[in-house]
Amino acid sequence: MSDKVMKRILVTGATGQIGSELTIALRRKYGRDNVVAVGHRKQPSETLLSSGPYETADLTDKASAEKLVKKYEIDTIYHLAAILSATGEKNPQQAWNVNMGSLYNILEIAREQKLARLFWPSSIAVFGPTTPRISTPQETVLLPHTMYGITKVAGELLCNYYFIRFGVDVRSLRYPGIISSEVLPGGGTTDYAVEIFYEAIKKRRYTCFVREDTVLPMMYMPDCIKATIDLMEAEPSRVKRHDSYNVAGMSFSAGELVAEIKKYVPDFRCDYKPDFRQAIADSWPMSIDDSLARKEWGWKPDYDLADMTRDMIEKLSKRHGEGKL
Ligand code: AKB
Repeated sequence: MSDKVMKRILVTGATGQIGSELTIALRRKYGRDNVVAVGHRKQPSETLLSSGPYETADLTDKASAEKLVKKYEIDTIYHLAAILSATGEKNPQQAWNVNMGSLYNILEIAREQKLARLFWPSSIAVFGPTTPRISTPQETVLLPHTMYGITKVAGELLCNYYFIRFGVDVRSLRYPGIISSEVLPGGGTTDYAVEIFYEAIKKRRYTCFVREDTVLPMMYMPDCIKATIDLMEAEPSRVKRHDSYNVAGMSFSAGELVAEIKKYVPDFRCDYKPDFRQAIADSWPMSIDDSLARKEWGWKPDYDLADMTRDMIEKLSKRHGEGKL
């Protein structure tokens, strides 16, 4: 499969936080008509609709995904559609069915249609409370306590199996929390690190659902897009893992994020009211060792906490601010 090139791309979960920006980045790179966005229930943005083809499909139904792959002569899929950690804990049965059902269907389509390449995101949620939490290694204990994390561990194993057994060139990253300014995330444990910016700009107040001292690994969207596309474009000889790669951007506590935002919004006030998501956050790593991704295919993030905060405040205050910042 390594001699194939990526020309016609399908992005599932295209209305989501990552999908909406990744689709636009791929359209800029490969041409608007070569990147098909697929959503399900959520309304697509005007930008997504006007910048290239858009379709809706329920990916737990293999036939509807297959129809799109044939209609657009797809050779590459970025399969981002999933239920995240917090929503997954409210309905674990649905999280299993959607996350595993859709991944299995997409892997089967990749095998049958001999697709050139497939991207599927894993997550820091593969780790659990017995995993070392500081500089979490690539190879370590994978015993998550969330259904979302369980679908990510099972998904990594399934991806690796399809590579070994059927030669499907599937590639994956263990995304940390992703911070972005275009589309809000939905249903994740790391969502506070995005919501806080919107509330700081609009209301100068935020009630954070994790404790002030909660430290999690995060990444700014431009780095997330760079990591994803770089991995997918890397020469096959440089991609030795087909389960998933650790990748890191930055790590900070909720309190450190508040202090950074206050440099731009001095009257911003954050209160802390931890809910059920605190236990999920406490079971995840605080920082990630991504040295393998750096060594094998040249991963290196561009943004730290200060750069990311400056950029987020600038973008959001243009859109939502009162011109005071
Ligand atoms: C979540 O919080 O569920 C996601 C993730 C870290 O995978 N953002």
